[in-house]
Amino acid sequence: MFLRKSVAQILCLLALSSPVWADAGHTYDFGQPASAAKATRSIEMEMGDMSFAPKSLDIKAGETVRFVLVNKGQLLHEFNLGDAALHARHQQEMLQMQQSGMLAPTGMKAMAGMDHSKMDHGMKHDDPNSVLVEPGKTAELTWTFSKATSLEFACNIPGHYQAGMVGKLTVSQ
Ligand SMILES: [Cu+2]
Repeated sequence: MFLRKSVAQILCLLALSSPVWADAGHTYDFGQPASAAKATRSIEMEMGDMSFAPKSLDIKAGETVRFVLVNKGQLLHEFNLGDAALHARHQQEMLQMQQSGMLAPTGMKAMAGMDHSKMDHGMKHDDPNSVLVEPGKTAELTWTFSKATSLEFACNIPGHYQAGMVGKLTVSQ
């Protein structure tokens, strides 16, 4: 049992160091994406330039929550579910996307001119626990929370988390 878990953790770490693999089926220990039709609860989250409202969320283990994300700011924002370590890793990926010119202040750039060597390194934004919302737009994300844990909802666009775009999400039994 212990051995199996260790192997799983090592595989997980390997997957995280290789975004291509991560996109191809990385699992999350706090739950999984679900269809909006399965939702047992709906929460509207307002995104401003460097703020979330409400600032924290309390959810029960087993709930399937449909998040309706309304971006009232002037900038592109992200809604991402995970623990602090996951957000720290995702911030590094977003920084790479920004440095490659793919991530602009108000949206993602088309990838037409991008060479494949870069794309093969996982330069895309399609994690199931995350959604990008352009200014003035509304997006949705539905997630089943499988167990009691302490998470954060956050925007990992470079600088935003540090400027206050993060809130506590407590999943209780
Ligand atoms: Cu943001």
